[in-house]
Amino acid sequence: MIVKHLNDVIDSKDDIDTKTWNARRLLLERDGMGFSLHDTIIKAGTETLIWYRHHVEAVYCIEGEGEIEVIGGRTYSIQPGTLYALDGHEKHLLRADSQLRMVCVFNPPLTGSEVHDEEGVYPLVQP
Ligand code: 9YT
Repeated sequence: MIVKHLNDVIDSKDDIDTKTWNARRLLLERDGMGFSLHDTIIKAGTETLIWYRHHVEAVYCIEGEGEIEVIGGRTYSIQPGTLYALDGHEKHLLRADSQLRMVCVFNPPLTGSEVHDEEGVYPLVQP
């Protein structure tokens, strides 16, 4: 059984801070669950291009306001209680009007080191 607190992850190597987001990665590939689970902050006033070509991701907003624009598709507003699931590897722009706090689940699980490349893609890291 695995028991952790967010405080165990903050400022550890599993706390990944970028210009537009800060992912606190609570469960990763090495935890053997078959998915990874992150408590992620999207910084206020930012826009991030994201394209999970190799992963599916579910995102559940628990704080803040923003929107997701699917490239070539619709724009959806995000507020606490909004869930979006990228089951079609949709390329998208994520915008935070205020700071967003999101619970993110990835399959396959992230290994921990991934950050987006210039196309918004995370590499598929083989364990
Ligand atoms: C919502 C989203 O995809 N944000 C980017 C960071 C990612 N969720 C992560 O690595 O935790």
